Order: sequence, then structure tokens, then C-alpha cells
Amino acid sequence: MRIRHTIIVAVLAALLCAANALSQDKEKASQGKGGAKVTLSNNKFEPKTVTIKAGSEVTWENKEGTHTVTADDGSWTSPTLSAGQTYNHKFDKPGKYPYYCTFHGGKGGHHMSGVVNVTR
Ligand SMILES: [Cu+2]
Repeated sequence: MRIRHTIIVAVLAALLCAANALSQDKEKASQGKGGAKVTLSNNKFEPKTVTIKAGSEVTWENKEGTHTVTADDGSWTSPTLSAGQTYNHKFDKPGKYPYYCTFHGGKGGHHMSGVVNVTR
């Protein structure tokens, strides 16, 4: 009985490790090469600041409500996003790109806003 118990514990531990490794792979795949993912919920961008490599993309996933992802300098914007919709933007040049939601935020980091840092 003691041996059987040990085997069950070992099998469970192995399964947990495998599940963990799988979820980490999924996370990497969704972020692409050097990119990042931001979720929109509770009138916030989460995480507020992401750092990506030049030439990669950020994906914004709207979990709830109606929002936009709009550059402070107006150079790019998403359409109005409803719950469940996503928006991608590719950043080719290194720099700091502040953005906001036109419904719940403002330029300069007010309320619903975020920053994309693009490195070489
Ligand atoms: Cu919003």
C-alpha cells in the first residue's frame, strides 16, 4: 500500500510538471518573437508597460467593455474594440510609445493608458 501511494504521488507530480511546461509554451507562442500581449479589462491596460524588440508586435486583447488603443501622437489607432476583439500593432523603430483609450483615458498617461517600450 505504501508503494502504491508513492507511485500515485510521483505520477501526479509528473503530470503537474507537464501541464506547467505546456502552459508556458502557450504563453511564449502567443507573444511571438519578442512581442507582447496586453489585456484590456476594468478600464485598464494590463500590464501598463510592455517592452518588446523592434520589428515585433503587441497584441491587445479586449476582455470587456468598449475601448480603443490610440497612440498619444495619433500616428496609429485601433478601431473601437468590443469585448472579445483583439488588435495588433507592429513597432519597427526603437523608442517609447505612449498610448491611451479614447473613451477612458487621455494623452500623457491619464487613466486608461499604457506605454510600449521598443528596444533593439
Ligand atoms: Cu477604455
